[in-house]
Amino acid sequence: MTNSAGETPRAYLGLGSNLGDRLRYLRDAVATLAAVGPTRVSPVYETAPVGGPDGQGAFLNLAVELRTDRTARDLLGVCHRLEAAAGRVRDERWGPRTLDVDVLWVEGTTVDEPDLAVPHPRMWERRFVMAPLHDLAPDLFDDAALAGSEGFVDRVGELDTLQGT
Ligand code: GSY
Repeated sequence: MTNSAGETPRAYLGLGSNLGDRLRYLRDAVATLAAVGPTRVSPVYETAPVGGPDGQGAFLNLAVELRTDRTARDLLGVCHRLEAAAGRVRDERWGPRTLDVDVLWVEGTTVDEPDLAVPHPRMWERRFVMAPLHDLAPDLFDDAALAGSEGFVDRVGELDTLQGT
């Protein structure tokens, strides 16, 4: 399958970690995604937690562009497998997590089902999603949308070279 430009469609995933070896969880997930299709990876941002219990640690967040024919639902399965591989335990809603992976946007796709909505309905308000996504895909939304999103984010470096954050 190709898009109107004759290219494999784009999909964007948002990744975050705020428990344990955050960089390792992100690196392992990105390495696994590279086996699904060609990837581009945004810079890493350290971000203030949105929601959840007081006192939980800061997140590291990034976005990944994937060139793939897979459906949004297939990609949701990939996200869940990545989270399971990181030992994620779903015990506290909004609580700290080793790895969270969300399907953000899939070229030519809209889904509105109880367990999956694409584009991700809350991405527009979350700067921890919008900042790395804008780095990879500035054509998806304008600067005003980025400015209108909320939350503290600090670009800390590239996934390949970042140390001990
Ligand atoms: O929705 C993704 C998990 N998550 C995050 C996150 O990845 N980053 C920040 N900064 N806050 C968050 N709250 C939740 S839940």
